Amino acid sequence: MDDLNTLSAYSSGNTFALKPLTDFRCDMAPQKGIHLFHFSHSLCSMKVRQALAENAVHWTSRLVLLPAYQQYEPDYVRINPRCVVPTLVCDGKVTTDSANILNFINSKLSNLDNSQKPSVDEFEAIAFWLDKADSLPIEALTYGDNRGSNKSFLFKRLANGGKDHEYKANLLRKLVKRHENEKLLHDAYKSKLNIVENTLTIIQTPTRLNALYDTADSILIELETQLVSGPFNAKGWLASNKFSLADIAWGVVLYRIQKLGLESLLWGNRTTVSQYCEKLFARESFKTGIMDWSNIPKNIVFPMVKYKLFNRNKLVG
Ligand SMILES: N[C@@H](CCC(=O)N[C@@H](CS)C(=O)NCC(=O)O)C(=O)O
Repeated sequence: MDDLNTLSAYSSGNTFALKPLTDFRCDMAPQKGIHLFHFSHSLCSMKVRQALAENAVHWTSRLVLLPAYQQYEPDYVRINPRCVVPTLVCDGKVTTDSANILNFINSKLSNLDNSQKPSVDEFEAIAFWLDKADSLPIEALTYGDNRGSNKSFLFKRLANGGKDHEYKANLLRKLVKRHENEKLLHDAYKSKLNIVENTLTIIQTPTRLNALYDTADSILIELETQLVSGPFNAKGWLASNKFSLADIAWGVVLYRIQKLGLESLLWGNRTTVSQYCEKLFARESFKTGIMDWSNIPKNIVFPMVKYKLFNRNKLVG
């Protein structure tokens, strides 16, 4: 059964979101080269940028400004009908869903030789932990409330009782109507509206939000147990002796939880999780994929000013 109460709408256990696309031909997408449609501070974009860095893949950046709702612009939705970032395009073929993109990069685009990668019999464990990180209801925790201490300024502003989701839902209702004659857009906006409305209800219902914290807490206990008993304990990583996709997914999730000020609530006394964080955040690809994109004026404020000057009322007009 779909469980948006305790899991992310996009986790593999849910059918809320449209199915991910894999290497899917799309005439609207750039036809030459590797392009990543992404947003500097989006968690799923961070994962993909780190995976591209890890695998020494050269790519072209295509910014999608989430604060300007560019993820709902028809030209983008024709490429990614989920109305979210990230989207990877290789020579006109589209792959969506961050976990799916990570696997695609690993199997199709990687410039590493096999000796640098985890072994084939570790794939199942890696997929398990990748899925676990993906199932954490990070969106609701981000927008839900401000119980985290020392929350960063950006995230304090996002948790505003669901105002952003109310705005999105209204915008999506208009877009569903406006594009009723183009099936792809109509279905995409309708599906996204359903997700946004469900998330909004959760954000505005304290008992449901409490249930999310409980889910996050039990997932972090599982993480701690695996770190203590698995390869990390022998100087390796979460699911293998080698760094894997699971470590990428957990690195950005734990980093976000820290930024939300929820560290003390979720793993305050668990020292192994803290040691794991230290190791993850010191990785060179973490710098390239996450820290190098963290400058807010450069990656959000200036692009937004430019967008507002040249594209005013593009979506809502
Ligand atoms: N894991 C899913 C979810 C992606 C997702 O939720 N992306 C967020 C940013 S991390 C987004 O684009 N949010 C914009 C929105 O929902 O309007 C995927 O990669 O398709």
